[in-house]
Amino acid sequence: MDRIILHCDLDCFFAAVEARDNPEYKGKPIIIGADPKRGNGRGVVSTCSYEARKFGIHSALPISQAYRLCPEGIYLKPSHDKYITVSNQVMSILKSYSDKFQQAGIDEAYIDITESIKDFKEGKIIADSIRERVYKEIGITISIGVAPTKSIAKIASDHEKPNSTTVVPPNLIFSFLKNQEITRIPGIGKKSKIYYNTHRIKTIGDIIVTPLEKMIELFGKNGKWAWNIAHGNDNREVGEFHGNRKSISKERTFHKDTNEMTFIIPKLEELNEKIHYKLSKNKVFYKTITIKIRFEGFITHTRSKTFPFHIRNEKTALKVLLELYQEFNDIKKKVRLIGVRFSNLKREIKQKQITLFNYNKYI
Ligand code: TTP
Ligand code: MG
Repeated sequence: MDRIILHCDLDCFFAAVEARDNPEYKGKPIIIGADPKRGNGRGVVSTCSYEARKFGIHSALPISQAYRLCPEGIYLKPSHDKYITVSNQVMSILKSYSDKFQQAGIDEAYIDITESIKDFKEGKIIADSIRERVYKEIGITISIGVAPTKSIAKIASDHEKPNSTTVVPPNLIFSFLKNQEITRIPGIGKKSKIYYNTHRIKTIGDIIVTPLEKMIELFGKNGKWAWNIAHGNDNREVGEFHGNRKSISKERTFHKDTNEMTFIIPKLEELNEKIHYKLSKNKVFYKTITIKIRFEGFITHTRSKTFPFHIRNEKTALKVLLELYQEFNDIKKKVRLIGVRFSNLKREIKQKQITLFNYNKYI
C-alpha cells in the first residue's frame, strides 16, 4: 500500500519570525545574517524574506553582496534562542499528527500519516489544516508536500513556496518530477550538478529516461541513488532513529572464510565508520556496542560492552570492538562473517540545531 508522507518546511523561517515580532517590517526585504557594515561586512546571509529574494538575495550569499543588491533592506542579526523556541513550538504541533514523526532540521519535519487517513485527498485536507493551525498558533507560514516517499514530499514542499500545500499522488509522480531540476534530489549539489550537466542531464526527467546501468557507469553510487529517487523508489521510513528503533547494525560476509587479520580488521573499521557516519548525521548516541562473528560451520557468537552513559565516538568504538574481538582468540576457526551493532540509542535534537547555528557562525 502507498504511504502518505508529509514534509513540512517553514517559509523563510528566521525572517518570518522577525516579521511576526516587528510588524513594521512586514512586506519589506528582511535580511538575517552578519552585519553588512554598509557593504564592507564579512559573513553571510542566513536567510531573507521573499521580498528580499526578488533582489537576488539568498542564504549563504556574502552579506556585502546582499547589501549591494538591496541597500534599503532591513538587516538583522539572528536571535538563535528565539528561533529554537519557535521551532520547538512548531514541532510539538507537527508531532501531534502522528507517532511517525521525524524532525529533519530547525524548520522542517516529516510526518507519516498513512494510518490515520484514507487517501491523498484527505492528505491535502490534513496538510491544509496543519498550515492553518501553525499560522494561527505560531504566527508564521509553513509549506507542505504530500507524497508517497520522503524525497518526493520534500521536493513537493518546496514546489510552491511560500504558504502552500503540494500533493503528489502516486499516479502523478512522473509528471511532477520530470521538469524539476536535478538539484532537487538530495545528494545532488552544485558540484555534482555541473558534472551531470556535462552528460546532458539537467532535469529529473533526463534521469528517468537514462537506463540505470548508464547512471551507475557515469555517476557511480550517486547515480544509482538519483535514478531510484527519480523513479519514486525511496523506502526510507519516517523517523529512522525515532520511536521504536532500538539498534543499528551492519555486517559483511567474506567472499572466502578467512583468519587473515589484514582482512578482518579493515572490515571492522569500515563497518564502524559507516555506522558512525549515519549516527552522526542523525545525532544519535549509543550505550552498547556489540560484535558479531560467524565462524566457518555457521557457529555465531556475539560479545557486548555497555557504557554507563550515552556516547558517540568512532575511535572509542573501534577500540572496544577490537577488544571484544580479542575474546575470540582461542577459537581457531576461520571467520565467515563479521558484524557490529550499536544499541540503547538516544537521539539529541537540540544538538542538531546548535550544530546548524555553529555552522552559520563559521561560514
Ligand atoms: P531553510 O528552510 O533552508 O530556508 P528558509 O526557511 O529560510 O526559506 P524557505 O522558505 O526557502 O524554506 O532553512 C531554515 C532556516 O535555517 C533559515 O530560516 C535560516 C537557517 N539557514 C541558515 O542560517 N543558513 C543557511 O545557509 C540555510 C540554508 C538556512
Ligand atoms: Mg524553510
